[in-house]
Amino acid sequence: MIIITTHKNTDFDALASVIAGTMLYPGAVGVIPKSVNNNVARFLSTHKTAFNIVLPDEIDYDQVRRLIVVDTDQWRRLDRMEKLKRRQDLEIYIWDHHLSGGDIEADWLCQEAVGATVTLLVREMKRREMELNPLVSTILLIGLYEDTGHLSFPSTQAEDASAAAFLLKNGADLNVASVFLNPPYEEIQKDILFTMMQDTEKIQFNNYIIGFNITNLEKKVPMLAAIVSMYRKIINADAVFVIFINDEKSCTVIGRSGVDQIDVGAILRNFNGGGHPAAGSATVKTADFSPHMLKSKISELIKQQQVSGATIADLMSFPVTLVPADTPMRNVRDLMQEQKIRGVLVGTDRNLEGIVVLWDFKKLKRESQWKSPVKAFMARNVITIAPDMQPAEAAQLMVKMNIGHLPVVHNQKIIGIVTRTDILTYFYGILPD
Ligand SMILES: [Mn+2]
Repeated sequence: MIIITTHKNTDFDALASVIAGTMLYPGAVGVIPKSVNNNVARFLSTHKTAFNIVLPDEIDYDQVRRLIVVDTDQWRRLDRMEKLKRRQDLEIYIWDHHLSGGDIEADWLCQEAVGATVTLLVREMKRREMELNPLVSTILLIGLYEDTGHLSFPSTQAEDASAAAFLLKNGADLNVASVFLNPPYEEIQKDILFTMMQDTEKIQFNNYIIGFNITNLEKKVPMLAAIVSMYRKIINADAVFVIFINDEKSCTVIGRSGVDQIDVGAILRNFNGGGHPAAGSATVKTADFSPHMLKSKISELIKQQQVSGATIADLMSFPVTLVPADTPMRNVRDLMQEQKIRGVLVGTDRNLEGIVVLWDFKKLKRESQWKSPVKAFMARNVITIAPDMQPAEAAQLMVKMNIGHLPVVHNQKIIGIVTRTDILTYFYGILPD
């Protein structure tokens, strides 16, 4: 017997991947953990019989020859699979889009950083030129949309979009999908969102606003993750971490990020949790971290993550072209053409007097002015930056001051220069022509 299972607190990507697995491995039985997310429970209550899926206690484990794990690679996240852990004769396959380096040792695996696990299974369906019915297409699309935020999370890959195209072609129903992806907010969710909004702490790291909130959960609230996503949008933060106090013993942190530079999953893996760059969660014992300690530890980790990212020193150009203040404009122009640059610094590397850029040549009205010294046309009071500045900060400074050149100064000496091209190259990998 082949069984296909996935992580506890099963979300739609996990469920969809199990169902996709039952299509790819004929005869295989899907085993859905007892604890599933609320919207998944809602879906299963009406659709369960349409698929070949059962609960863990309905399985005769002695019969299992192959275990296929989807959307996780960690034993502790599976439900009642301990009996299989020590079996020598068991074959294990993994399909997963988390690169978390879990402890399940697979005989075969397909593990790639795409937006949803189901994308990887759809790839195989496309390869086999399979045709899906509208119901299967719809549940697969729900999984794909949930994990990629309707293809909008930064973790989304082109292949996720083409998997979505395949599912739509096979009749996935967007009306049905939206019912399960956007469940109505009930009083209990509105209450908790309102409580969270009243006590938000926003902290700025470099250019990012991170929202923190600690909330007491007096009762079980379904759809907390969706509430946190909405909360992030309402408070207009780049990322949020909400610490829900479950009881005296534990709290659950849910994180959401809208920027590539803050990897929520990586941060929460420090607390035995996990997820993606855009979304993650962890359940933490109060004995290890009080909610407030947890908050400061997360802030610390965000700072570390930011420091380990690229700085201006990594993307600046050097050496820098400098000319003396009495250089004739004609020579400056020739130099810029020769070096294919749009700006030249005036002075020495320890005494910056000004900058002249391509645009300044428009100020020259008469031919004789080409003999004039550059100091007559240069801009003074040049804005400089430090080498440890973040690229995003430099980009904002350029926009705010409407300048395209930022000399980089370290110990009162110019060591490089950053231009708009450097910034574009860094953010988009666009190479200058
Ligand atoms: Mn997933």
